[in-house]
Amino acid sequence: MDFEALKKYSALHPKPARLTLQYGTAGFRSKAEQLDHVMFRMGLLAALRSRATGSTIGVMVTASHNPEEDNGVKLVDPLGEMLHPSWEEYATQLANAEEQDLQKTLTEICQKAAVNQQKDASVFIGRDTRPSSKKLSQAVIDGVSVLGGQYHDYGLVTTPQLHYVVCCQNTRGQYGKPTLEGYYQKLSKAFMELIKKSPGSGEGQRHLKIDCANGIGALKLSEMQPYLPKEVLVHIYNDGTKEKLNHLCGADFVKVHQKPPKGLDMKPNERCCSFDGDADRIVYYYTDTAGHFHLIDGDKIATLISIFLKELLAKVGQTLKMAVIQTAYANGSSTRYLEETLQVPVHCVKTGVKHLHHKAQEFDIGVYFEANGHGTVLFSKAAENTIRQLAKDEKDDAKREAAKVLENLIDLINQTVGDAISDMLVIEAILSLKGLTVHQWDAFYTDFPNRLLKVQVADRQVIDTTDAERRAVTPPGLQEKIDALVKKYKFSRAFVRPSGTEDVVRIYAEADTIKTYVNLKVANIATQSSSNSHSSRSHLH
Ligand code: G16
Repeated sequence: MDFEALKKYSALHPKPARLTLQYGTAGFRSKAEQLDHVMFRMGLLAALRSRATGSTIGVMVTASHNPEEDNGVKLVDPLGEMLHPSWEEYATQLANAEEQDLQKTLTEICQKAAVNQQKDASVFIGRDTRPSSKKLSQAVIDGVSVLGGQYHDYGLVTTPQLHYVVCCQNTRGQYGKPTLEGYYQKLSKAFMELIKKSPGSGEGQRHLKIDCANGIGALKLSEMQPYLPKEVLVHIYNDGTKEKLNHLCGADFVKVHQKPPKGLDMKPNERCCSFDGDADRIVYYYTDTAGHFHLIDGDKIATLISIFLKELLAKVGQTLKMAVIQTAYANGSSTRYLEETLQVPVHCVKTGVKHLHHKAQEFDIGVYFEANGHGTVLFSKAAENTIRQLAKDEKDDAKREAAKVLENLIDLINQTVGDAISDMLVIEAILSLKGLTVHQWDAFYTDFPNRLLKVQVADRQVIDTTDAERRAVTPPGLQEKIDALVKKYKFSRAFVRPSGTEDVVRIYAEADTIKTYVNLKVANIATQSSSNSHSSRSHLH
């Protein structure tokens, strides 16, 4: 390590005094002006992680669903997964080390993680469309370079595209070509193969309105359009040319407010969807003829995919072990439907795709979705090999055809992480193959009425949780109060947890009827608190 160069470069990316940041649900997030040193240091860390794993590591500059003024960084591990939790601690140590301790901290990390400093380091870098992202990605480049690492700057990409190219690179092309063109070609080929078999194929165009949250999704979807078949017409709204990123639009806004985004004109029964700021989440929605808004969130997306997979597995005669992974935010109605009607095992884990992804890896087929629309499907290597073999060699025509559909689905799904573009194509293909309208999809089950609220408090870390974040262990007495309220109402559930991406506490409540729900004082307290942050402080402390 060239400590002189390190000192010189680090001085160009100084850490603001007394600033401490935590590695959160998906990396670091903060106001963009506080992040220059974090980016430089994550460049350093990515170079070390690359040496430790002997693989290319990804660094994505984005704050996803957060406001345009924020920024953040997500680190991508060799197979496209989120950074391994054992390194999150190193990331926090490095981000918070005072200038004079930086060298010592780096040396300690190298020792603890047995990093061979003679090895090559390779880092792929991407960024979203925030005004601050270009400069911050330059800070990442400085960090990689000062440790003698090689980098490839992909520039403007969606987060899932960066995950994808990292995986392609480290599997030496087995997963695909590590280029955006490779991504567009692989996905569009699989999509075309799938929809060719749909009953309505050749009978006109499918229209879909997409709110791109004024973010990167609009750019990348436009780039992909020439690769898509002309039967599918995507109409891009909120493309970032007029309005601010994530402002009154995008998947998070639509999910939290349960209303349409600004800037998208909806006609009754038209299928619409929203991406988030870095295009790793998607939710669908429509308004009915009476003008009522219907949200189709991650839970219903997981349900649609699970139904389709189950049918295909039955057709090919395979008993592969399939499960759905959810978080505490999953609507109780979706869990009941999956377990009782579909007979698919459901597992609940902590918020954050890293937790869902990890759990999903335990099954032949793991379908994971957060209610907020972040999710994908994982196929074990063995399951994938079985399916590809059947698609090639199976003598029974019906079984072979079903296996081919599964094979194309595997190629269409971005298995590295939730991907709004890939998920959208998967959903469109399934709806088309099954001949389902958005209304019929929505009617699989009825969501329990629910509200998700954010409350600002003095110190959100006073809340600690257990049982996949469904119960609060601190502050004392809080859980008992929630229990006392919840037990009065049928099918009611409520929990609080500190966000790992914003300086807020999230409060979720649901019950069997709206009447019950409005009586749920947990939600009432939260509603009051959002408009009066002082009262929220006194309540939560
Ligand atoms: C990130 C994570 C998601 C998580 C979301 C909210 O999403 O990747 O898994 O659900 O944050 O997390 P929290 O409730 O802790 O703030 P994104 O789309 O912002 O990267």
